Amino acid sequence: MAMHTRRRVEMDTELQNANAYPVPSGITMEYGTAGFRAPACNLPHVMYRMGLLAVMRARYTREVIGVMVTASHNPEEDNGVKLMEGMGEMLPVSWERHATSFASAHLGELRTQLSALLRDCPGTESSSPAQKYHVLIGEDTRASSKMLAQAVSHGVTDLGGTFKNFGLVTTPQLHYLVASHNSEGLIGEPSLDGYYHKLSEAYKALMAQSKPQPGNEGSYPLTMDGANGVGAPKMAELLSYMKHSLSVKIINNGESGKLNHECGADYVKIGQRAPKGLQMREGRIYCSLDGDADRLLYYFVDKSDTFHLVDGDKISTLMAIFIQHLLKEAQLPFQVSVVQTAYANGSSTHYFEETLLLQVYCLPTGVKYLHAKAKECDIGVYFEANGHGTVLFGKRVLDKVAEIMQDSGRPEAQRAAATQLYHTSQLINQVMDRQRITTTDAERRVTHPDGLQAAIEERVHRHLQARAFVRPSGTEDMVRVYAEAETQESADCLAHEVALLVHRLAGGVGEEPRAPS
Ligand code: G16
Repeated sequence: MAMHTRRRVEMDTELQNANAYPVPSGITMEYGTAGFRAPACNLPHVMYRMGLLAVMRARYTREVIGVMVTASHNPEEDNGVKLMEGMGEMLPVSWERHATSFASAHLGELRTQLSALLRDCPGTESSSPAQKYHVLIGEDTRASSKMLAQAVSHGVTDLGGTFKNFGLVTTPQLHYLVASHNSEGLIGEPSLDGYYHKLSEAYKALMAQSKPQPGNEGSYPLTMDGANGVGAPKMAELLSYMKHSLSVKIINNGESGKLNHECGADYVKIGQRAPKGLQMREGRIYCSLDGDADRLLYYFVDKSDTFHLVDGDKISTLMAIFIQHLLKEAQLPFQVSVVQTAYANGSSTHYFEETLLLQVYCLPTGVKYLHAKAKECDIGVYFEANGHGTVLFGKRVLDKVAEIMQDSGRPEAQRAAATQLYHTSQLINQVMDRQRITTTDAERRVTHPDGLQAAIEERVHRHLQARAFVRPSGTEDMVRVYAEAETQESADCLAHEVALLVHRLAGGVGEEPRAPS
C-alpha cells in the first residue's frame, strides 16, 4: 500500500552539552579545502558541531562516519577536522555548506538548522535504532587533539549517536577504518591490526615478485621523516608486521622535535631541501610525511650532492609507467588516466600526454575533487604535487585481473603481471572485493557474495510487511534492487538501504545510491 506521511521536522533532543560549547564572539569559519582549520583555542564549538553533523550524515547515508581531529601540515598550535564516509571518501561538497553554517550557529540557530536539515534531506528523519549512527574518531599528536576529540564525541552523543575513539591514528588509517566498517569487513578487518595485516601482506606478495636492483637484494633501505607527527609511531607499528621485508629508519619521530617544524612534507617541498639535521647521502632514498601522514614525498641526492624531489607529479609518472607496463604484460586493454591540479608541473602533463599517451584531467585543488574524477576511470592515477594521492582501479579492471590470475591455461608471464596488478591495487588503495552477485530461488535470494543475503534480511526485518531482493541485470551493467513495505516511505527507505548494501558488499555499479526523495 502506498501511503504518504508528513515528515516530523522538529528536533526532539536536548543537546545537553551545547552550553559547554558557545560560539566565541567575532568568530566565523568556512569549511576549507579539507575541513576546518584554525588555532586550536578557537575550535571546541566547531568540533562539537561537527559531532552533530557527523550523526546527521550517518542518518542520511546509513553509514559509519569518520571524524579526524588534525590540522595536518599546519603548525602545532593549530588544529582542525576532516570528515569522511562511505569507502573513506571526504564529506561531499554538497554538504560543506551545512558544515559551514553549523560551525557558527548559536544554540537557537543550531536547533533551527538541524530541523531544516531533517526537512530538506530525506532520510535524516529516520527513526532507526541509535546504534546505526556510529562515528569513528581519530586524533593526531597535537596537545589539543584529545580535548577536541572529546568535543566531537559530545556532539555525537547529544544526537543519540555512538562513537569509538581510536585515539592516535593517521588520516589514511581512519579512512581505512571507516571504509572497512562500511563494507562490513569485506575490504579487511575493521581494526588497526586489519590495516597493518592487509598492507604488509600485499607488500610482501608484491615484493616477492619483483626483481631487486643489483646491490639492493633483500632490503630497500629508506629513511623516513615522520614530521614529528603520528606517522612515525604508526610506521614503527607497520614495520613490526613487515618482518624483514622492509627496512626503514625513522627520523623526526616526535620524541624531541616539534610537529611540522623544520621537517615534514610541506617543509621539504617548499624549500626543496632535506629536513633540518638530515645529512643525505648518495644512493639512499628518503621520504617525508606530513603531520597526519596523508602526504608522502621522496627525495635523494646525486653524485654532485644536488637535491632531487620526487613530488606528486613524479610519483604519478612512476605509477603510470609501472601500471602501463603490467597492463601490457597481462594483455589487458585498459586505459590509465592521470588526474592533476593546476599545481602540476607543465612538463609532467606534457610527458603524460605526448610520451605516455595518457588522458590527463585537471581539477581544482583538493583530493575530494581528484578522487571523484579518478573513480570514473578504468585506472585513475592521482597525486597532487604536494604528495596527496593514490591510484583507483575500476571494477571492470579488477574483475578481468582476477579472471586472468585464476586461469591456469594462460601463459605464466601474463598471470604474473595480473597478480602484480592485484597486489598493487591492494597496497595502494584498499579497494572493495568486487565479486559478482549470484542468486537462487527464482532470483529471490543472493548466494554470492557471502553476507549480502543476511544483511538484506536484517534490513527487511526493520520494516513492516517488507520484502526485498537484488539481482544482476541481464541487459545492463547494473544491479537491480526491488523493495516493498507497508508505506511508500518505508519501501523507499528499504530500497535505499539495500542499494547501499549492494554498493558496499558487492562493489555496486554506477553512482553511489542516495537517500530516497
Ligand atoms: C589538504 C587537502 C589537499 C590540498 C591541501 C592544500 O591537505 O586534503 O587536497 O592539496 O589541503 O590545500 P590549500 O592549498 O587549499 O591549503 P592537508 O594535508 O593540509 O590536509
